Amino acid sequence: MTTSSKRYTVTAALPYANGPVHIGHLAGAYLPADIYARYLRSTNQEVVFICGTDEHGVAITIQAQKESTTPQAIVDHYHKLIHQSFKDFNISFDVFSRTSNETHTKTAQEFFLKFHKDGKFKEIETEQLFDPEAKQFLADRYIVGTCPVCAFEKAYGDQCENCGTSLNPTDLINPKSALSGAIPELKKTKHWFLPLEDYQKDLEKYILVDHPEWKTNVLGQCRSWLINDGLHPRAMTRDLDWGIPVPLADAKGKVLYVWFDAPLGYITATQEWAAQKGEPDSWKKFWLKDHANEDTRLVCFIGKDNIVFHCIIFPAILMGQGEYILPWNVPANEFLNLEGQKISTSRNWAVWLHEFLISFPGKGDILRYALTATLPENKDNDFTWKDFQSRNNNELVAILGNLINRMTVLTHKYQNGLVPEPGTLHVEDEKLLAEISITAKAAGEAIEHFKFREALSIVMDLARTGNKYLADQEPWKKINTDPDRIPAILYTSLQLGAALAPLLEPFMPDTAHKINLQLGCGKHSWEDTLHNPRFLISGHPIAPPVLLFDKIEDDIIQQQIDALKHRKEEIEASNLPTLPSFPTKSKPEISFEDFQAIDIRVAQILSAQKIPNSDKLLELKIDTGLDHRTLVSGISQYFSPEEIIGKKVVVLLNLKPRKIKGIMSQGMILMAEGKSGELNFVTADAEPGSTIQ
Ligand code: B3M
Ligand code: ZN
Repeated sequence: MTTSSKRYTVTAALPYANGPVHIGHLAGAYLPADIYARYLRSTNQEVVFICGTDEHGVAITIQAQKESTTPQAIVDHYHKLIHQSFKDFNISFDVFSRTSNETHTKTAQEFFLKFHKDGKFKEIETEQLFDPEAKQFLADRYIVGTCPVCAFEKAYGDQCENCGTSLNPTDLINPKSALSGAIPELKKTKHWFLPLEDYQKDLEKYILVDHPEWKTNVLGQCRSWLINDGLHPRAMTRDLDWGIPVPLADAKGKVLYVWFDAPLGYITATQEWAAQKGEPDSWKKFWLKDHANEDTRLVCFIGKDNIVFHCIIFPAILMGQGEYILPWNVPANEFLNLEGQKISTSRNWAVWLHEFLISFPGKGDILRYALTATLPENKDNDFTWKDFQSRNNNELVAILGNLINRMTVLTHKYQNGLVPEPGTLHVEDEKLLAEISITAKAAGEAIEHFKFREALSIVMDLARTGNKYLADQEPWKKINTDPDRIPAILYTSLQLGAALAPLLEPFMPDTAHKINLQLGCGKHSWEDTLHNPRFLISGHPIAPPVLLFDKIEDDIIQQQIDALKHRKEEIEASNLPTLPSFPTKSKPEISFEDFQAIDIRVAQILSAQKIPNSDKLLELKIDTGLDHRTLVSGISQYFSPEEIIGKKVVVLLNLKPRKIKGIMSQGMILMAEGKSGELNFVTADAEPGSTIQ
């Protein structure tokens, strides 16, 4: 239990401004960080809660290429969208900044120059892959080729998105530049490396000796880096035309490595927050050793893919700079899956926050609740729509909503809607009231140990206890048998209801507010619940009963499940030529034998119909000259069924059949795809069955 006041900087990983945020992001870092920050504020700690968008690196330039626009347009667009989503879900950042801000450029360049001046970088010349046509060095992501593990043809130089294998660009078969299609060449380039091995001893002490209390998943990754692999120099600059320029005369065209600048974004965002408050120096007490004290704590909430950057590289940068405190804890979560599958932005397998609120307006708290109850705190966890429905119906409606509703209805029925004068409380009443502080203490300890699921479950148990109390006391019977007990029973219940508001506030801020409105009690803090929590005064009126939560019906949930299923089928149906595409170059050569293996023929379309629940697909029956067969074709956006019946087309006949939307597709119609993606039939004025050779 926290009693003495400490000073906390709570940070949540800066999301790349290259796409909207989804439930995996929320569950990974932002929701736990928000619960923690709200709890700390509610226990009178000094808190600054920091976030913003990460606007540099190839994550941004790749997205710009994919959307055929500029990196600047991408970051402007997604910064706004992400910020709005966080506001909509009540993530209570004190500041939400951007790493493209001037303050940030200045601070990051100052850090770099200090390292440079102090001789803490190693300048190393290496050979990197270069695109001779685009005249650019290529980041790993910009090299595309065939995966050596699964033969997927659009694997990236750092990873195959099909099988998940981590790769080096040199592992790829037939590597090509995603910019021009050219075959990359090795070319010399100079970079500024941070010799991480110089920090190995200090990092070992900092993590393994000073912080054995960190989460097991975090320590596990750190140990593996420190002990199994050992640390090696890592380049802090990149050849890229998007990012913070390296502030040296001999570094033209080079920018700071995104993982050098991004974590410093936490510092610059704090500086901006201080400046906005009109106290420009007040950031210092949160960050600088000379201004902080032993009770100043930096807590960095992240997802598991960011562990090494926050536990090894960022602390090494801070150690090298020398004036800053180090993270006190780095509570990283594992990943949240969706309906049993890894969430994927590029495959659109996600529940996007802005879309959720369109389907479920005003229900942000329900998602906060369901996600908190399934946070991937120690291992990957799964979000399912059925679980979401059951959390709402069986927990929020049946336990919490029911409790508040019952006490309100009964008070209006038996006490004219006024908080009663309790008279003498019985032992069971005192016992229930005592549960409030016991709950606050236990749930608070769980939050302080980053066990948010447990904390929420402890608070919900208090609501369960409240329901049991009412069921045991049966005021609806006692009104006839023992009417003198009614005031004490309702008084006790109402105090419990009022105390639930501050205890739920870190998890469900809107709901806490609604309870306060319903019971007419002012806002109280978590700290208040630890000491004699009787927030309602006898004689005080409470509002007429309204329901806190509504049941979510099966058909609403089924719509979400169907929408996902539909998306999955679309993913499977399209060949998914993911970004980036090759605009100009021809494919590698093949032998005549390879060509002869292909059976291409003229066929005639006999019938065509739309496939239900699909925007793209048509089911076609064709006459191949050999047989009549069915195939599924993704041309529905370009052609109506009526206009293509009777058309003679060219079909690849011996493509392995595959099931699409439950239909076995036996072959593929060949289409000519124009520059802007428009489709044209390849036609041939010949009998069905004529071969093309
Ligand atoms: N932008 C990675 C990510 O969004 C990165 C985090 C930066 S935190 C300083 O997952
Ligand atoms: Zn692969």
